[in-house]
Amino acid sequence: MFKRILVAALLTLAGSGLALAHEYKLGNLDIVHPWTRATPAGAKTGGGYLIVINKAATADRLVSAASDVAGKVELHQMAVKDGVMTMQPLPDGVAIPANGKVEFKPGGYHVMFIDLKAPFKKGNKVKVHLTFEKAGATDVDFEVAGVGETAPADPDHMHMN
Ligand SMILES: [Cu+2]
Repeated sequence: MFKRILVAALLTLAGSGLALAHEYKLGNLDIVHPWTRATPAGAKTGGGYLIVINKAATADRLVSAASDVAGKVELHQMAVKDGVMTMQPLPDGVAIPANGKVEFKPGGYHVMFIDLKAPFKKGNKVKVHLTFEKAGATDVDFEVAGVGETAPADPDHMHMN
């Protein structure tokens, strides 16, 4: 009896996790679970994350991102240099290898929202226009996760709230 209830609860959790992993198709690209984090009041910047899977035999490139929610949107890379975390703008964009994928995640590649016009609120969506060199351009919604959340796309990550 108890076991059955537990299984049902786990299935419910797994189901809600899957529902959060939204996905877009653009030509040969899969754009998986774009997300960002709630920002504290007064914060001027925010980072956006997603996974781009390229099913084509030729490489593509995320050239730019744009959004009405920020004065400026850039593509950045976070890297540790001489023991210090630094953030570099990538004016040429990010290459998406043939039959490969690139993960934009905290501590690595990210979409940088600069001069936020309003704070990002958990549960909201941020519309972003992504332009790829070969696949073309599309609008996707970045889901706003809670402040402390790290990777809602991670299937091991259970959403209890
Ligand atoms: Cu940045």
